[in-house]
Amino acid sequence: MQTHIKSRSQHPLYPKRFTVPDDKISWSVEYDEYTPIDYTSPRVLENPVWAHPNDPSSILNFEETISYTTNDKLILDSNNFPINPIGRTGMKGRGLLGKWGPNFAADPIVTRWRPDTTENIPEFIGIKRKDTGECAIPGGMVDPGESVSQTLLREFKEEAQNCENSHEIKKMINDLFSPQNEELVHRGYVDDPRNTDNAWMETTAVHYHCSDILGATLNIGAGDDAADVKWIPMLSKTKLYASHKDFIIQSLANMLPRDGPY
Ligand code: RP5
Repeated sequence: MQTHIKSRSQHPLYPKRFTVPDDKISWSVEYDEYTPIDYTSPRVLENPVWAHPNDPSSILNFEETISYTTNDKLILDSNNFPINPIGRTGMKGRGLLGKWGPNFAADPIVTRWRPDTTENIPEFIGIKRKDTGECAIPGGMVDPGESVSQTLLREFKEEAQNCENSHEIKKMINDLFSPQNEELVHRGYVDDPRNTDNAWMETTAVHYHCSDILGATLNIGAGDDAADVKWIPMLSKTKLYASHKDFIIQSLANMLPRDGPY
């Protein structure tokens, strides 16, 4: 998986990042001129409930946080700021992210075989993000005290279920999100355009494949956080947010016959 492409790219709401060439991403490569832009959005600095305090040393047991990326505790610099495990991004501070270090999210990948054709066309439910305008999996942040499984279903309902569905369909959705239908696609770093040297996204991406009946009858509707929601062909050239294309390709691999010549 390619990483740190989008983490070094321009986010529409960020000041311009310091340029990090491909061969200077790794912290183990010397880069004496490196002077990343320091940026934390005013909204995060106001200390909303979903954000850490501005001084990471004041966070209780912060050094015990386990990153999915390294499966280990965070590496802190001499000022107690966590260091991005993949490398330089051209920006320090937290940008738009509330947490120092990993910001944990969950991404539900809901797929079907397109129902109105005899061709095998795999599709997934994608939203249009309001911030970058890109298509994305309808994921979101794990709330305090919430399990990842709860986040997966909550985010799917919030972002893609702003519509009418019968009681039977609602039950089928709840059943779809049960543990026996989960296929873990990715647990780790996300190459997200909001990442900085001290704050980054990590996610649990899980694939759920709809039965033919659910895939043909499920209504979808965009919630407040999304500009649009639709079934998107998994093989389309549509650009996807962050690392989401990698997650879709991995999910597609899950849908191929297990005993086929693949
Ligand atoms: C991405 O940001 C994750 O993969 C997830 O889809 C998303 C969570 O952030 P919000 O959509 O809540 O902004 O890195």
